[in-house]
Amino acid sequence: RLKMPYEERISHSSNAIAKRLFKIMSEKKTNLCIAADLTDAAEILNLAEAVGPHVCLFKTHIDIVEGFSEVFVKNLKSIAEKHNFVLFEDRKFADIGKTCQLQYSKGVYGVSSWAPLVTAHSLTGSGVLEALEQAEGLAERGVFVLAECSAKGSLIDDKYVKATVAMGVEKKSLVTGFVCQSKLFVEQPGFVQLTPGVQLGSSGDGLGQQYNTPEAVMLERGADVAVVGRGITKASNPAAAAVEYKKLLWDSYLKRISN
Ligand code: UP6
Repeated sequence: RLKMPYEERISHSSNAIAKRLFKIMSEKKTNLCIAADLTDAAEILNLAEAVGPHVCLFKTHIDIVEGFSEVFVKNLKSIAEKHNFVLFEDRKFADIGKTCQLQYSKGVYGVSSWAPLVTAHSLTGSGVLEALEQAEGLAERGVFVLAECSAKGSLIDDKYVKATVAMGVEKKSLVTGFVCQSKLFVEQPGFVQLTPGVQLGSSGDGLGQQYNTPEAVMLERGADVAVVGRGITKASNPAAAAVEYKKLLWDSYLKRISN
């Protein structure tokens, strides 16, 4: 996986969103995912317009948004279409399958009708994946399963990590890839490694988050897509910061596949 260009990995994947993502990454030459952790709906739309040309994924935590509405979703979807990125709700589902299915498709946010990508924990077993697959919503959907956490002191151990990857690999029609911090599935080019905890000039946020540089996550830790939140959202010029991260991440990817 690590030496293979993104476009070549399309044919190795069984998940529609992984295929779409590899295609977008190759076409737009970006492996940057923005973590749009702003609480104001209008600011999120402004951010999407500003960084849209530079990202492959736009990651939200929809339950922190003030001013959520149908119109907000409609606008976000049209910006995603215009700039060709995928909407990604980082819900981290962690209940029994049936409850996750309801949280995914019902309630105020109706996530399954607008976000082709979501995250899930493996903690409660593979019923969660089954439930998300069977829920009503978009025909093409994908799930990133969380195998490792960037936070200091995470209780996840080696056994949990291995069992998580095995669970995800079993469900390859639905699973886009894994959220993790190290090279866990190098023999599986069809899956995407999504790695958060990326920021230049900071090692942590004082609340457990731990940061690595773009080069380190791409060249040492095996990331395919890097998640950057505050490194971009708190910059004085988020669009310029997105360009900087995009360039560093893409150059690291080119270096990785070339030597
Ligand atoms: N995230 C992590 N670590 C994980 C999984 N997810 O930080 O192991 C998510 C957070 C946040 C983003 O929920 O949305 O990635 C990181 O944001 P930051 O760059 O501002 O720290």
